[in-house]
Amino acid sequence: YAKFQWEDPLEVESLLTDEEVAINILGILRGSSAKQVHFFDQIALPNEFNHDILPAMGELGLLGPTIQGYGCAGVSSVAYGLIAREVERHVYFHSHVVSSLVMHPIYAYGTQEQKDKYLPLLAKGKLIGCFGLTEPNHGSDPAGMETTASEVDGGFVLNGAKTWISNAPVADVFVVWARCKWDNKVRGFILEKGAKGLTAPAIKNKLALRCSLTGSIFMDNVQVSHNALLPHGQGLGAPFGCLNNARYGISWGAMGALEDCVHRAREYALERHQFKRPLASFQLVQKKLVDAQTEVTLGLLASLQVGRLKDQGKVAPEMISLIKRNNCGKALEHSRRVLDILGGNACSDEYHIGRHVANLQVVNTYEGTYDIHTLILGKAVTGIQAFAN
Ligand code: TGC
Ligand code: FAD
Repeated sequence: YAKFQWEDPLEVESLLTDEEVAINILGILRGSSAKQVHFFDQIALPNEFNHDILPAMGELGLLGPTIQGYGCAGVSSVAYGLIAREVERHVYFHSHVVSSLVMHPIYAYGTQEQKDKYLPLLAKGKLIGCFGLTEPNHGSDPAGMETTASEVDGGFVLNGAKTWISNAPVADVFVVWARCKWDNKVRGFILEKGAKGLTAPAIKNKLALRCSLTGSIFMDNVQVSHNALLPHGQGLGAPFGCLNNARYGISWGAMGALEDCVHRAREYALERHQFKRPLASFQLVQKKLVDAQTEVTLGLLASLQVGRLKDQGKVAPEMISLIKRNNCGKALEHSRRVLDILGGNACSDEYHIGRHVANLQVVNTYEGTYDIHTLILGKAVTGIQAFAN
């Protein structure tokens, strides 16, 4: 028999290609790079934005990693997933916002001039980007968006508001989605910090994702040139195309966060004694750890399979809904259960699991809530949409 390895029970790592092993993504943040791990751990808690992290990620080639050229790593979707898993073991930081929601639309729907201007600087973390789809009155139903773009002499004028936008208060580049008045279609626009009429105040006192800034975007007659339009994507399929990439990455990231919870809870359970025995010797404690680690390995296998299909051009959006929904839901449920192992120390930020639980509540909500992904899959299974009358 093979020797069972509890950290990787179904040997997910043995399924990685030589290229994925060769670029040693797993080692970038773990083991050999202990200094980097420490850096990420340090910034995981403070309630303010750390401006060093995106440049540090850029230096490691972690931003826009699947993009070919423009200073990006040009690795596979599986490698992107592995990066998301590792980053989010340490800190729930919005590198996927930059990679999937800002760099991807510019790469997929932008002009050559837009790609040359923005991608190299975003890849190095020298520019910060955000993605504005959600509005105060339209979260799960972006089709109802009220933000408009009108054509004027020399360009466009945008009006409207977005809310709960990651990175908005510190963004240099805003990818904003608006309904175009001339044909009623949704299109993306690139706005730059400092544009007249553009403001992005922070949403204060967040209970989760505390090391990233989230804000609103207000557009009051923001005038931009024709160069601001992303010309090669139109209709809601364009922002959803970006969400497919981000949701895929999140499915890996949620598993990374749960893995971290299991490792920390296991260590704690081995060290802490009650009734003259380690907590880890109690059956109920073992069950919590085993249930969580089982979900980690199943979730990683599912994400790996979807990543392989994505790399072969054979992925369906519903597959991504399945892994986003399942991995985020399981990560939230099981991080919450292993948090119990800490007893009163669950309340202390020193032990990190509570931070993951708070973050995973949000992760289960953004990029389409757990229930919205249920309905996407419900429609696929039954052929009947249940979103609206
Ligand atoms: P529906 O009629 O189904 O579709 C409209 C058009 O979009 C196309 N489409 C997709 N295309 C590619 N990939 C997908 N996943 C797609 N889903 C839909 C569809 O084919 C159609 O195209 P066409 O050409 O026929 O017009 O749209 P609907 O209005 O009925 O909406 C369905 C629903 C509810 C599933 C959708 O609205 C939805 O997914 N809602 C969730 C909204 C959401 O995920 N928002 C995320 C905001 S961004 C964010 O949260 C970032 S978090 C940042 C961080 O990580 O920090
Ligand atoms: P609602 O749509 O009001 O939903 C509320 C509840 O009702 C949910 O449980 C939902 O599942 C349920 N519900 C809604 N419709 C139905 C239905 N038809 N059937 C059954 N149940 C339903 N957005 C961006 O565009 N860019 C970002 O960078 C971004 N970052 C975010 C960062 C954070 C920290 C947070 C919290 C959110 C962020 N979001 C971002 C917004 C996020 O995508 C939305 O919060 C999410 O899509 C849900 O929308 P909502 O909050 O308006 O909830």
